[in-house]
Amino acid sequence: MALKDTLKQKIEAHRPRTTRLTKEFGKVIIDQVTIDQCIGGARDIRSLVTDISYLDPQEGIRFRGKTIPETFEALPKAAGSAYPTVESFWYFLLTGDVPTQAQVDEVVAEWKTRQNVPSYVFDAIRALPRDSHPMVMLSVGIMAMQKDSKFAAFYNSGKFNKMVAWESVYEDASDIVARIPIVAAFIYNLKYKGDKQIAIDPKLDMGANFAHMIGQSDQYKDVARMYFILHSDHESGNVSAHTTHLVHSALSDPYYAYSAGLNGLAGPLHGLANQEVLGWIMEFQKKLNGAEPTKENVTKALWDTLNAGQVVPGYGHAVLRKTDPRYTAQREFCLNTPGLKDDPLFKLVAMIFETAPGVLTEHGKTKNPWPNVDAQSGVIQWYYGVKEWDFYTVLFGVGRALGCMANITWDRGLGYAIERPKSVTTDMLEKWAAEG
Ligand code: FCX
Repeated sequence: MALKDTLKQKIEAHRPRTTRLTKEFGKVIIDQVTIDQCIGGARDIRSLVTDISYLDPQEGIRFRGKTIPETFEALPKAAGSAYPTVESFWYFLLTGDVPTQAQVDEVVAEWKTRQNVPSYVFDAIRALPRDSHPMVMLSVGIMAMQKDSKFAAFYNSGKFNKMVAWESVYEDASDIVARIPIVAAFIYNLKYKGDKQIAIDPKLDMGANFAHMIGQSDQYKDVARMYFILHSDHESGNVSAHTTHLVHSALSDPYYAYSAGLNGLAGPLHGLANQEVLGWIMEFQKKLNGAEPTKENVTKALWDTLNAGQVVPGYGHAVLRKTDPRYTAQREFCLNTPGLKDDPLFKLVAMIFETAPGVLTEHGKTKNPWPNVDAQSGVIQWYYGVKEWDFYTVLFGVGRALGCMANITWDRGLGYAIERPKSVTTDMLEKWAAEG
């Protein structure tokens, strides 16, 4: 059965669960809210629902109930590769089912039909100053595609119907995930390769094609597949996923919603941290002035950063309380790749991994001194020659599209309401504080 038909069955089978929960158990209390949560970024308040992924503070992410190793193990692999295609992962995220090879092939073929990015999208990006940040270019590229939104067209058709609205979200979502690597490769070539563009290879799956379009080696195909899958989803409360969900809850179409999500991803406390990590490392190497990195000078550099009132990029997390398994998966990729494990940059990142948790614990502020996904990702890109580190968040954004788009397809399928939490005033908080 085609992906959309499978999804239709899943959504229709799921709806009674959501209806029953709201109708019969709507007033059951599942959390309480404290003053520090109001002031402190709504941390940990249980107020979002998703079945696409779940983040356990100790264990890390599970996609559709599977850990990262289980996900990689279960999904059909790309031809000649140990890694699954991004398309098979998309099928899995949307439906919760591990697809057969035939179902994967169908998605790969379907994405090919969606990858024709209109020339005005490239024109809009080209019109920006060349020194614009690539995340600006990506966000503009997504917005430029909005005029062809099938969801917006359906809404404006006069035939809008909540029960089937998800179908046009699915169409937009599929267009976005199929096209975003093409737009990202265009930005890469525009900004760093003198606008020498490389045409799509229609024989390749999404990850392999991205590698091809940025002029990369065969080995990079697996890097792209792994990278996009690892960065796809991290449950619903993170800035990019939550923003996408929030904006779409107003029935803004997926283009508006994901462009907004990307703007959130571009923050240094979120997705931009991967570029910050490389910047931090380069600055550190410059200060070493040719000397070997040691535990002592790494410790000093970490303290210099903390004493300057800055965060150590790539460390800490709002939910996780142990090493991020996305970090571990990338570290294992490095350890299993001849050449990469002996790369000086990998060794330095490994030394920071040995040192930073102790320093951050002694510093005593962060609740989680362990590395997150961003601490390791740049090293791999650098090794394969993608050295333009201001591009790294774009790679994150290509992957994150998978999770955000799967989530809003389900949001519409289950008819989630416009999001509208309640705010209170400081006077009210002080009054409640005085009352104990
Ligand atoms: N270095 C220094 N201080 C840190 C720190 C770090 N890596 N991580 C947290 N802290 C500090 C916070 O700044 C805060 O200080 P304050 O009390 O003076 O405001 C204190 O520790 C408590 O913060 P904590 O509750 O542990 O963390 P938050 O949930 O507030 O913030 C992030 C989580 C991820 C934003 C934070 O750990 C951070 O800034 N890390 C560095 C940036 C980073 O790597 N971001 C990427 C995260 C993620 F993987 C992603 O979204 O991509």
